Formats: sequence, structure tokens, C-alpha cells
Amino acid sequence: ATAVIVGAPYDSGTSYRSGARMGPMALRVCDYSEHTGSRPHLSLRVDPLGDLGVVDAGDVEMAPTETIRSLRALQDVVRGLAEAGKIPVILGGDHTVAMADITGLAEHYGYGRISVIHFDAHADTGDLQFGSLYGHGLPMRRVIESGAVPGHKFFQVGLRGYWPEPPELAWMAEQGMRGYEMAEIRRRGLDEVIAEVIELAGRDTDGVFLSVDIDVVDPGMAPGTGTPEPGGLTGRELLDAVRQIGRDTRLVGMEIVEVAPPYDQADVTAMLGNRVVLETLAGIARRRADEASGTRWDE
Ligand code: DIR
Ligand code: MN
Ligand code: MN
Ligand code: MN
Repeated sequence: ATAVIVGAPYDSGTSYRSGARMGPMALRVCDYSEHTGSRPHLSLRVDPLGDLGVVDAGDVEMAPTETIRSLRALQDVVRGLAEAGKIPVILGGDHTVAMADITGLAEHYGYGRISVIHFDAHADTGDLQFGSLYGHGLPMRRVIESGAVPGHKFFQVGLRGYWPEPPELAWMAEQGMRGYEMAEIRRRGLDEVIAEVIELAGRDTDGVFLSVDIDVVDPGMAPGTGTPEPGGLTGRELLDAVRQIGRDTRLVGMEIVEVAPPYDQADVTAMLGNRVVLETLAGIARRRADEASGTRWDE
């Protein structure tokens, strides 16, 4: 297998509304391949699950009462997969799991050696949440502080609303983080922004990690999440973006987080989250097929 799915059923208790610990099961239930088998993607003409030999390794045991132990267990699984040459695909869980996912990859690829493309309505660079170093609102600060990923290798897409607060914004600028707010995306167009992110994230790096917080999508299309923020991407925009990123970057791992089934409507959010994974994997499968044939397939 090239890609290995790992569930991270974790709620930190720091979300406005919890429920993301039920995310992994909901994301799996929405998988068409359960009843049709794996099959080719219409526009890319590759079969992501079959071509990449995707396997599901089940869930890591996690509990909010065992934060450090839980994150450590996930981090060890992610690092082990990277060591074995696999691409870990983590199904969250709230965004706290990013600390384990990114640190685990950095332990293998090297501190400072990977870039992160982060889709989110929020920057997740808070300092403390309820006095704790752990929570869904601060994982990106922790991985920058630890040196796992330098700020200038962070590319955040979809920011909007009332976060981050001014001191946090100043800290982000100091770190050299690059954020693409919804207003910039509207003005320049998503294609141009994603092309720029792919170019910048690919510079001087040994791999790219893709972190998708489903709340980057407008709550009208993705209501099943803990902290919805109006004015987001459409589902189609997110799928187009991650497909392109899978194709045109060297992805070493990905996570889909913050899918919270209790607030979902007819599974639309879980289904979209599932397709975010599939679309990214299809991009990776297409990249590999292109490399093998020495040509480039146009959608
Ligand atoms: C908010 C929400 N900034 C917090 N953060 C979320 O709780 O610190 N990040 N939802 O994705
Ligand atoms: Mn987040
Ligand atoms: Mn968010
Ligand atoms: Mn969150």
C-alpha cells in the first residue's frame, strides 16, 4: 500500500461544540467503494484506491482524559508509516491531532524539512486554550514553536471571521506564515491562489503535508462541524484545490479534521470529507501515472 488510513477519534474538549471524535466512522461510512469496489476517477482516469493500494489501519486509541498519551500514540503511528514509506491519511478528530500528525512526519523527514498547506477558516495559532497547551485552536503554533515546521513553510487558505486576534496575527507575521484570506481568494480567484501555494510550498522542501479543517467550507455546504464560520469555500472549490495539490506537490501525508457528525445534515459534511481524501489520492495517483509514462494527462 502507498497510502494508509488511520482514524484519530479525538475531541479535546476545547471546541465550541464537540463531536469530532465521531468523525472517523462517519467519514468511512460515506465511502462509495464499500459497495461498488474501487474504480477510476472520471476526469483523472486513475483509480485512487486500487492504483495506490489504499488500506485502512483502523483507529488509534485516544481519549481527552489522556491527551499526552493519545497524541503520542498517534504521532508514533504516523512516524512509523512515514518510516515504512507510506503516506498516512489521518481521519480526525478535532484539529488538536495536527500536532501529532505533523510532529510524527517531521520526526521522519526532518525538523524544518516539510511544508504545510492548511485549509481552515481559522489559523489555529492560539497560545493557550483554557490554560492548556493542547486544543483545536493552537496546533499550528505548537508545531512552529517546536521547530517541526518553520513559519515560512506554512500556507493557510480560507481564513475569515474574527480570528485570529491582533496579537496572534502579529505573531504569525513574525513567524513568516502566509495566510490567504477569503477576500484575497475572491479577488484573485482560487486557481491563481492554489497555483501560488503549490509553487511556494514546493520550494526547498522534502515533502508537503495537507491539513484540511472541514470548516474551511461554507457551513451551508458543511454544517457538520464544531465552529462553523459563514463565507467559506464551496465543496467543489475545496475538491478542485486538493486534487491539484495531490497532483502537483510531493505529498507525504494528509489529515481531514473537524467533521462532527452530531451537527451534520444528511451526511453531507462527512461525504464531502470523504471525497476530500479520495480527490487528493486521485491527484497523487495521477501524478504517479504521469511520472511513469513521462506525459501529463489533462483533465
Ligand atoms: C477558535 C476556533 N479560534 C478557537 N478555532 C477553530 O477555539 O480557538 N479552528 N475552530 O479550526
Ligand atoms: Mn482548525
Ligand atoms: Mn477551523
Ligand atoms: Mn477547530
